[in-house]
Amino acid sequence: AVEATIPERLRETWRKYSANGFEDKGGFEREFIRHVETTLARSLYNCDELAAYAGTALAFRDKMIIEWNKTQQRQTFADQKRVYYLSLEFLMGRALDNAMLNIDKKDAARDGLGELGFRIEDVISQEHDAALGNGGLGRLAACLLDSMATLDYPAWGYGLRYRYGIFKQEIIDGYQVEIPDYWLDFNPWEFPRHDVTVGIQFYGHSEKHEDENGKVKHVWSGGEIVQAVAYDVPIPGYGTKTTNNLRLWSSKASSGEFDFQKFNAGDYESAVSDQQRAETISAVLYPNDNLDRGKELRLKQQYFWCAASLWDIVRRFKKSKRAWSEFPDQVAIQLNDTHPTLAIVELQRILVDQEDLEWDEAWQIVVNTFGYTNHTVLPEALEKWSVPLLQHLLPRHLEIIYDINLFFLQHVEEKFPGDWELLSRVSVIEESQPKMVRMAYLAIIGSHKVNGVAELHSDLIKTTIFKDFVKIYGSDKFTNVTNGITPRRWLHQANPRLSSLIASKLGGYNFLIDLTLLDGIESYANDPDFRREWTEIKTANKERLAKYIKETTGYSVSPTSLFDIQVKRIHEYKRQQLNIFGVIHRYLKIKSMTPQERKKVVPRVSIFGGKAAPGYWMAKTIIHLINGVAAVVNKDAEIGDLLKVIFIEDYNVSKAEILVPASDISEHISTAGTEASGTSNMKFVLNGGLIIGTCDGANIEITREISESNIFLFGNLAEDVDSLRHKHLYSGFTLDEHLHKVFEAIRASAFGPASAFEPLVASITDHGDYYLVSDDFSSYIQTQEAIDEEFTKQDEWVVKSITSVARMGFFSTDRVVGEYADEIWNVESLDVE
Ligand code: T68
Repeated sequence: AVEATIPERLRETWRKYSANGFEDKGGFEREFIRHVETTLARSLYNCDELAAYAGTALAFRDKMIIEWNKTQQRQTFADQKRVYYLSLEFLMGRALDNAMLNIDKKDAARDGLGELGFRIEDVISQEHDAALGNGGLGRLAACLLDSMATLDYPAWGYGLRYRYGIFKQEIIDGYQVEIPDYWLDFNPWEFPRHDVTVGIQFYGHSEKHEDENGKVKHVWSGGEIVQAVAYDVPIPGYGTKTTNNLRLWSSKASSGEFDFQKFNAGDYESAVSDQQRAETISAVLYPNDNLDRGKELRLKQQYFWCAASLWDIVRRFKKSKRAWSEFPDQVAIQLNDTHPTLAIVELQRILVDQEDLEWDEAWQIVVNTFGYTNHTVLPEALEKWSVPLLQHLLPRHLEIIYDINLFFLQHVEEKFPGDWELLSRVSVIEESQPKMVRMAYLAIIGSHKVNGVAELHSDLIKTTIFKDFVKIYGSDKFTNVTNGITPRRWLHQANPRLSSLIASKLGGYNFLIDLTLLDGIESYANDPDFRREWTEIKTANKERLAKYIKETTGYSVSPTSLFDIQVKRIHEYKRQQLNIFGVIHRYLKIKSMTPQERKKVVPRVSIFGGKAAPGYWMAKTIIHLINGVAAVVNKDAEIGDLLKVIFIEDYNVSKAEILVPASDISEHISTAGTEASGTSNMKFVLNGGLIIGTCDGANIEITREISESNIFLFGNLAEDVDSLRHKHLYSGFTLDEHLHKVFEAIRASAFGPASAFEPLVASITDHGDYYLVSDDFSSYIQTQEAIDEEFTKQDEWVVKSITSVARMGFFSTDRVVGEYADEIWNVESLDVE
C-alpha cells in the first residue's frame, strides 16, 4: 500500500535514526537497562532474575528484529521460490540462549550481566520453554527451521499459537499428574500482527450455481466465521544475517461473533460462549504422539491453520502478478505428517472455486506444490476422518475429496483394468461404518514426493502401508530423507565445553555449519591429553546432572557411576518396560550376590524421563512402575551406589539440554520396525555418549556411520517381527527364566501393589506380547552386561566415544535441508550479500 511507504525524499531522516541494536558489552548494558527501566518500568532497586531475563531477551530481540526485517525485505525483493513448512507442532524450547549464540553475542551478554550482578546461566534458566509439540516430530520441525535460516533459505514455518502447550508433568505418589502449561504470560519472542487477520469459514453448505456462460460454480455459504490472527516469531540463523519467520495463527471470535444484541438483551452467557468457542480452536495442543483420536476440535484446528496459511501464501503469490501456472515455481509446501493434508484440498478449492481454473490445471499446480513427510507406520497413528464429520464441518471440501478420489481411481482403473480389490484398497474413502477419509492416501495423491525419515522406515512404507501406491505411481515418487538435528542447539549450546574443545583442535567453529568436519577429531582419539580433557568434560556434565537430580528428587547419585539414560515419550513401542524389567533383573541379581561378588559390580544410575499421553493407561502404568522400583531400590542400603533409579519429572527440551551431554549410555530400544527414525539417538552420540539400541530407525544409519564396534545392538530384526507375533498368538511361548523372575517379583508386590502393574505383565504373558519384550529380553540383558564390561576399560570407552562423535557429520539438519531443497522443493538459498 502506497500510504504505508515513507516517501523517497524523507527516507534520509529515517535511515539516520534507524535502530541498530548493540554491538558490545557496553551496548548490551545500555539496552538492558533501557528495557528494564522503560519497557518493564522497573529500577535498579527492583530487578530480580526474571526482570534480568526480560531485559536481556528484549535487548536481543531488538537486535534480531532488525535482521528479521531486512531478511523479509530481501526475500520480497529477490522474489524467488519460497518454502513453507506446515507443522501442527514446533517444539522450540528456550529462545534466548539460542539467539545469543546464533547472533554471536553471548560473551557480551555474559560480561554485561556479570557487571550488573547476574550469572548468565541463572538468567537463561528463567525462560519458560515454548513447548508447542509432543516429541520428535515437533522437535524435528524446530531443528529444520534452525537449519533453513542458517543456510539462508527463504523459508517460513506455519503453525498454531496454542495458548497451552504440552502439559507439565508432575509425579505424585509415583503417578503422572498433568498440569496445564500456560506459557504466554510473558513471551517476548512473538509479534502479534493484528493487520494480518483472516476469517476462516466452518459448517454451512455447498451449492451449485450456473453463471451467465452456463459454467457450474460451487459456492460454499452459511456457517460461521472464526478469525485467524497471525503471530510472528523470528528464527535467527547461525553465523548469518538471515532471520526467517515462523507464523503462528491464533483464533479469535469475529466481531459479529460477540453478539452485542444478545449481550444487551441480557443473554450474556450465550454471547460469551460464542466467543469462547472461537477461541477454543487454538487453545490447546493435543497431547498424543503416534495416536489418532479423531476429535472434531482437532479437525477444526487443522482446517483453521491450513486455510489461514494458504490464504497468506496465495496472497503473497498474487502480489507478484504471475500466471497461476508459475505457482509451483514460487511456492513449495512441505506437509509435516498428514496433519496439514487439508491444505491440498484447500488449494484446489481456491484455484477452482475462487480463481476459476479448470480442475486439471489446478490439480497439476497442487501436486507440484506439495511434498508429504510420513513419520510413522503404526496403524493407530494413521489419520482418518469420518465422512459425516467432514460433511458437517467442511461440506465443500468433502465434495472436492470425492472428486480427487474419483479421478485418482479412474487413473488406477485405466492402469490396472478390472483389479477391483486394488481400487478398494487404495480408495481415499474407506467403506466402513461410518465411512472414513484416509488422510495419508490423500496426502500421497496430492503430493509430488513422499518421504520417510530414515532408510529402514522409507523402505517399510514402500513395502507395507503404501505398497499399492508404489505399484501405481512407480517408486520415484517415494524417497528417503534421513532425519538430523541442529548441531547449534545440540552440541554448541547444550555442551559448550565439548564444542570448544573440538574447536580448539579444528581451528575454529566451522564444524557447526559443516558437521562433516568433525572427522578431523578422529585422530585425536590416540592423544592421551585429548582423551583426558574429553573425559573431564563428560564428568563435569554428569556432575551437573547429579546436582540437578539431587535438587529435584532428593536422591544422591555418584558421577562416577555409569549413567544410563532413556528419555522420550513413554510408549509401549519405545519399550521403557523392557528397560525397567532389565533394571529389576539387575536389582535381583545384585541382591543375590555375596559381598565379594558385589565388589565387581559396575555402579549404574538408570535415568528415565518422558510424558505419557493423558489417556494412555499402559504408558502411565510404566511410569508408575519405574517410580515404584525407584522407591524400593534407592532406599535399599544393601544396594547403595551399585544401582539408582531416577525418574526425571517433566522432560522437555531444556531438560534434554542437561541430560543429553551427561550420558554414558542411552537407550533406543524400540521393537524393530516401529520407530520411524528417532532423533535423540543422534543427540546422545553427538555428545559422546554410546548407545544401546535395536536395529530400528536411524540406529541403523548411525551404525553404518560410526561402525558396529561403537554401538551396542541387540534384538530381533524388523523382518522377523510378524512371524514372532504370529507365534505368540498361535503357538504360545515360554518365558525367559530371568524375565520370569522379574515378573514373580512384581507379582509379589516388591515394588508396590501387584494389581497396579498386572496389566503390564499380562500384556506380555497373556496378550500376545505385541512389542516382543520377551523375545528381546535375554539379548538385552546380555548386551547390558557387555556394556558393564566395556565401561571398566575406560580408555577404550573414550576412544569409542571420540570416534563416534567424529563420524556423526551426516546427522545434521543442514544436510537434511539440503536434500529436501534439491530433491523435493527445488529451491535455492538466497545470497545475503
Ligand atoms: C516421531 N513422531 C517418530 N509423532 O516417532 C520418530 N504423532 O521416530 C521420528 O524420529 C520423529 O517423529 C521425527 O521424524 C512423532 O513425534 C508425534 O509426535 C505425533 C503427534 C501428533 C500425532 C501423531
